[in-house]
Amino acid sequence: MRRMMVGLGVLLALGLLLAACGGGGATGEAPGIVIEMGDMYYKPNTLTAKPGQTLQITLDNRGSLEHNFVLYDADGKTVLVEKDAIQPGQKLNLSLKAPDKPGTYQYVCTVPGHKEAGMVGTLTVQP
Ligand SMILES: [Cu+2]
Repeated sequence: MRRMMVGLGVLLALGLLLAACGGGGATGEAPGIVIEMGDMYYKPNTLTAKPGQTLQITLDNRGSLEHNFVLYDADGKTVLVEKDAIQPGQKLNLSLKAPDKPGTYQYVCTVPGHKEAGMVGTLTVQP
């Protein structure tokens, strides 16, 4: 019995060590960002990136309606990225390359009425 307890203790210590190492993560790897989409919001509704940086984004529709994700250029009209028709419960991965020019860019849901109801977010590009 005593021997077993010692063994368990060693296993526990090893487990803690592994957990501590794993927490550090690989250096230089861009972490994934999850954007939750609901009725009618994006969470988070602010993103930041360096010019030209690629963000790995998962769009996660937790709402009860279809949503989409459209990123506009600084002019507010030109579409840079468009992911259409993400159904409730659906997740979609997206590699988003940030614009090269520093500034603020808007992402919105273009389903009629959604933007007006609050489905708007801002991508800030800064060096
Ligand atoms: Cu929407």
